[in-house]
Amino acid sequence: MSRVAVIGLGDMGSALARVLIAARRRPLLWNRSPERAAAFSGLDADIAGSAAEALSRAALVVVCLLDYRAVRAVLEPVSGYLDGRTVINLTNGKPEEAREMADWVAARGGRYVDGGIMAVPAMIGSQDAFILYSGSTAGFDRAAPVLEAFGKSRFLGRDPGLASVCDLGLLSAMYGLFGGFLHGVAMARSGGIAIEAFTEMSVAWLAAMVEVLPEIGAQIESGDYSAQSGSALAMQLVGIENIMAASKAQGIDASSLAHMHTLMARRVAEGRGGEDIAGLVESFSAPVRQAG
Ligand code: FVH
Repeated sequence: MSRVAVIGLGDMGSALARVLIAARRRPLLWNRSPERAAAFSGLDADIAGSAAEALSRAALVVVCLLDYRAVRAVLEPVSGYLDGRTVINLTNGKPEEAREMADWVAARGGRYVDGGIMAVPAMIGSQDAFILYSGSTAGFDRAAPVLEAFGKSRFLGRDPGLASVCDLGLLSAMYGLFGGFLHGVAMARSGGIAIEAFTEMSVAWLAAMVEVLPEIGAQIESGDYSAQSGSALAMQLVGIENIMAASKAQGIDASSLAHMHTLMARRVAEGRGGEDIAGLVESFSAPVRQAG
């Protein structure tokens, strides 16, 4: 009963299973489409014939499926086996889905820990991978020695939705980066600049800008947005308008910047043009929730 099962052997679930095998945990594996599980035959793992078998033979159940619809489709028919189990759900989802799933598992006698994987499959098992967890502290404590094989663990608190909140926030930052880069590549390409050269410059420029994030975070924490960076918002507004106008002239869609531009223009119109860009966070307003 100290066994660990992995339910879901897509790209990520397979990476999780492989590091458990490397860590000599001999995981019990199950996937809806059997051919993905069959790829592990001959390795130091067992293949379960059904989700029910995986749950019935393992105390710790790692779930990594496409979405919560899939999680419910797999777990609901076998809910009778959840009693006494610790479920670590690494499926991407919304905070409310995590909270509902935690209540549902607890009502059936199980411990529920939600997770957000901050890594791509190739990073799993390396020190560059970190995984956010929240939910049952007892469940996390039991699972921690197994979970450390995946990468660095960060337990955020008892509210099962916290890992999802943080995961989705970090993914939002990532999509801002990717979207901005792709827009930049489109501009550079239309201007005849080699993509390789532009990419190299992007890496250097963005790495320098990432260094500024702690200062922005500290300003938000303090609520003091007075200019310290030497890059006042009014100056930046002129810059973003130039990007949008140049994009339009080159036939490039600049709508990904339109929202940012609206927020900057509004802030400048409010007389805050001398502040740093950190103050824009107030325009993405939402009530501040206390971490649990
Ligand atoms: N891969 C990545 O880069 C990211 C990194 C961060 C975390 N994500 C999240 O991890 C979850 C799984 O992602 P994945 O990469 O393994 O996804 P796929 O390779 O597409 O595999 C999907 C698995 O889900 C199974 N599945 C889908 N629908 C159902 C269903 N209705 N019932 C049962 N299983 C289902 C699918 O099974 P099959 O198609 O092989 O039968 C795969 O096992 C995900 O939340 C990412 O956001 C990955």
